[in-house]
Amino acid sequence: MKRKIGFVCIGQAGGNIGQILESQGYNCLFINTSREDLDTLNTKYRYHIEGGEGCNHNREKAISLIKKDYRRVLEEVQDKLYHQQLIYLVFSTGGGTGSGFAPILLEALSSTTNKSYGCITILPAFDEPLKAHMNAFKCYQELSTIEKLATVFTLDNEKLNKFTINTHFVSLFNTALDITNHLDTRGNIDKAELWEMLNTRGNAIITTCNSSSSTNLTSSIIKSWEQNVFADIERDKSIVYMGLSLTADINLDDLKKYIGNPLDVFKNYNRDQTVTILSGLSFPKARINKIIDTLNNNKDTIKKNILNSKINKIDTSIDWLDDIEKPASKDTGIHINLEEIFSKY
Ligand SMILES: Nc1nc2c(ncn2[C@@H]2O[C@H](COP(=O)(O)OP(=O)(O)OP(=O)(O)O)[C@@H](O)[C@H]2O)c(=O)[nH]1
Ligand SMILES: [Mg+2]
Repeated sequence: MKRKIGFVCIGQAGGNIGQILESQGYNCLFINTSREDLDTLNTKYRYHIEGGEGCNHNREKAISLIKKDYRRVLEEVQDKLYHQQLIYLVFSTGGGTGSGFAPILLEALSSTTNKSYGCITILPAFDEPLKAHMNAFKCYQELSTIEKLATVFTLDNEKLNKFTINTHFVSLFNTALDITNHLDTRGNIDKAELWEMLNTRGNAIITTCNSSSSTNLTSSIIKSWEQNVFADIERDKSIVYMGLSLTADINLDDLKKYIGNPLDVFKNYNRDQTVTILSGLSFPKARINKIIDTLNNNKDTIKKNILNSKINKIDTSIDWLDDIEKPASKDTGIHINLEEIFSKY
């Protein structure tokens, strides 16, 4: 399974998560507009966008660069991730490069090849600058309109330190891929079922928890759905698949009461820890609404600051100074014939 999944890691956050993924044996291609950022990575496949010098959190700059170099980027993805069938784009929504590139590339890749493309994306913490929120809103809105899309894992920097989130996520992803290896006469999850869960459009989360008794395990699972590194799940009870690898039996009805009634449930048993995969969830609207609230609450500041950078000028004047300078700077209207003056001498 590991060899069927590849990653296109874009921008700094994508690069940081990608480095961990590559160290765990996944095939990764790293893309950035900043050569300096790419040079800090000790990784196998790197591509520097032509003409790129970093995008300083400017999505528009990133979009105009990818529009010029997209053919080479698509070729790189085809070439370096040739053997992978499911490809995740890894990037933050709050910066310029990853946030600007990812929706365009996802749409271009998914409409020109017959592979599946999903994403691992990051939302900014509440205390990050307004620009990060502006980028995140635009990026996530674009992502959510792409029709041909596999799972979207939405990490939330509000939850934990960003580097802790990176390692947690990679560990959870490994755990999810390992789910098919727990064989038990009471039930198995096969590779096709796991593949289906990862290929389903919509938001997805992976969680783990531990508890030996079944009542406690049911509430531990619900707690793991509430407290994790992902954006809070949308509480509209829409869900396509629920994957459960259990250390004890649980009350499925209680889980359904909380999460909704999935189209299908894949279940097996596991001696180490309980693992859950929820896929085909709605995009995290309530969390995105918090970004929208931040932007609305700062509407005047954002408008003022953006306008200020365009029409910034000192427009006060000192009347008396203007008056003194007037005759010197303006045509006096007196036209003396200099030739006449000189001819006298
Ligand atoms: N979870 C996590 N978030 C990160 C990491 N690095 C940066 N971020 C977040 O990503 C956003 C900034 O995006 P970057 O990935 O640095 O931007 P970029 O894609 O390189 O784009 P530019 O540098 O603007 O061209 C902010 O919200 C950061 O908090 C990381 O390693 N992990
Ligand atoms: Mg960067």
